[in-house]
Amino acid sequence: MQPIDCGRHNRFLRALRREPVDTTPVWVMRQAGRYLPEYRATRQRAGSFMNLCRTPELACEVTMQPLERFELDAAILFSDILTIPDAMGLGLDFVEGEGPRFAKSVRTPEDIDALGIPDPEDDLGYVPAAVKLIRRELGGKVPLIGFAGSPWTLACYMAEGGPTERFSHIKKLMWDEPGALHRLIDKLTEAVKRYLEAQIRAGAQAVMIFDSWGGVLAPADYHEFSMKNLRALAQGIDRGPENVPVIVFSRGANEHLGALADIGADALGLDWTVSLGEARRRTGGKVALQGNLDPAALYASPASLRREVDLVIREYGRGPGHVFNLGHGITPDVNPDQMSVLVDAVHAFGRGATELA
Ligand code: 1CP
Repeated sequence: MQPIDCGRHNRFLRALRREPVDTTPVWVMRQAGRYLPEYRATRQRAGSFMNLCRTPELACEVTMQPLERFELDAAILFSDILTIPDAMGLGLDFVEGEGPRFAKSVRTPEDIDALGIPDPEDDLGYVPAAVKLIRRELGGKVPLIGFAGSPWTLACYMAEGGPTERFSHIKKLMWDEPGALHRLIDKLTEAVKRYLEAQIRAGAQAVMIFDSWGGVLAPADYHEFSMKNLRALAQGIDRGPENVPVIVFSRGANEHLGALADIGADALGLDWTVSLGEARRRTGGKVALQGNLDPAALYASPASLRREVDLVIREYGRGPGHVFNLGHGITPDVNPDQMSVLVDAVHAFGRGATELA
C-alpha cells in the first residue's frame, strides 16, 4: 500500500475532504488576536484595528504570529467580516474596549437601495493583497483560510450599527419590510461571493463563512433569511481549479444541522452546545465537522484542558472528517501557554482516531 502523503502541510485540507489523515488537524478561531502580546504590540504600531487590516504587511505579520508559537495546521487571513459593509460606505471604526461601530446604519428601503456592491479587487484590494503576501510567507507550510461574514450576519451589523443583544432594528426590518431586507441580503450575497472569489484567486485554500447570528432567528425566518443565502453561496462560489472547500459556521443553529448538511458546504463549524457524535448523526456523513471545544476550557488547568480535548475527539469517534477547533473565538485573557497544551493534546489524542473506520 502507498503511504498517504499527509502531515502538517495538508492534513487540514484532507480532513475537510473527509480523507484519512495521520492525526486530527487543529486551528483556533481568533488564533491571531489579543491574547498574544505580540499581536497587541503590532496593533499598537498600526494605530488602529482598521489600519492593521488595511496594511497587507501588518495583516501578514499578525497572521503568522500564532504559527510561530504553536503547531497549528492552518493559517487564517487576518481581517474582519465587517470590511464589506465598510467598503459599502458605512464607515467602520473599532472603539477600544467597545468593538465595531459604523458611522451610518441601514434601516430603511431607501438606505438599502442606495447601496452598491463593492469591487473586491478595487474597494477591498488590501484583502487579496494580504492573501498573496501570506501565501508567499507561509511557503506551503500550512494552508491559508480566507473568510467572510454571512449575508444575514452582515445585515445584522449594518442595521444595528454595531454589536447588539436585541436585534431590534434588523428584526423590525424583517417584519415590516421583508422585501427590502431580501434586497439587502441578496446584494450582500453577491458582495460576499465576489469577495470570496477574489480571495480564492489570490490564493486562499479554503474559505469559511461566519453566520455568527444565524441562531437568533426563529426556524422559518432562519430558512428564509439565513440558510437560503448560505446555500446560494456554497453552491454559487467559483471555487477555482483547486476546488477550494467551503466551511459554513452557523452559530446557534444546531437545530438545523440536518438541513445545513445539504446546502453544498464541505464542512460545518459547530459551537459546543451539541456533541460531535450527535452532530455526526444529524449530518449523516455528508460533511466534515469543525469544532467544538468550549473556549472557556482554556481557563481550566492543563490536565482538565487535556481531558476536555480528549472528550471532544472521542465524541467525534473513529473515521475521517474532523477538524478540531473551539466552538467560538479564543478570549483575550487566555494564557497563550494553554494553546500549546491544546494543540499538542489534539495531535496526541487524534493519532489513529482519524483513519477510515
Ligand atoms: O481590538 C482588536 O484587536 C479587536 C479584536 C478583533 C480581532 C482580533 C476583532 C474585532 N476582529 C478580529 C479579527 C477577526 N475577526 C478574524 C481574524 C482571524 C482569526 O480568527 O485569527 C476573524 C475570522 C473575525 C471574524 C469576525 N468578526 C466575526 C465572526 C466570528 C465570530 O466571532 O462570531 C464577527 C462577528 C466579527 C465582528 C467583530 N470584530 C471584532 C469584534 C470584537 C467583533 C464582534 C462584535 C460583537 O460583539 O458583535
